[in-house]
Amino acid sequence: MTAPIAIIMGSQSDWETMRHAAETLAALGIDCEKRIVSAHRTPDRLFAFAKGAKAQGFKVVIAGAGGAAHLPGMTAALTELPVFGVPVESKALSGVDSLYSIVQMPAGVPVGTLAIGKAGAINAALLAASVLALNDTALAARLAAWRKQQTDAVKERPEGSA
Ligand code: RP5
Repeated sequence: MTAPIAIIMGSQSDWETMRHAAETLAALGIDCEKRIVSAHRTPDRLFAFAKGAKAQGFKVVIAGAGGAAHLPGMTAALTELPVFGVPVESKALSGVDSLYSIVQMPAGVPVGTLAIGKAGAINAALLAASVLALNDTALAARLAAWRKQQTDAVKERPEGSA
């Protein structure tokens, strides 16, 4: 059976960021497919993946890329599936280039753009989980438990404040 979520990234170097999305999904018991799909270096692979993603059974695509980050937008142009874009922190411009490349989509082709880096990767996974949870009560319960655990972990007072 096809995993419900595909995590795609422009380069092996993006995995250090995108693994946080995969780990968050795993913590919620959600299977995902991970692939390197570069808008620039492997455009044919991008077209094949994005055009076939829905028929293959994916429900949500998480796309991470850095620099001239065209992967999320091009993917969204080629599929009706929800696409969440994660701007990977780049060396030259700290990911601001990635963010701007992903967030400023023209009206009509949406990409849900997350924060730069690890926080964005984790939140992309949580958003994708929320989408799936709309039609999966067991997952909705796991997601609620995950959030409660997060809330319970926040202390009332900072350690060392006496
Ligand atoms: C983008 O270029 C990738 O998404 C990556 O973030 C960036 C740099 O890629 P590498 O040169 O590290 O392969 O396409």
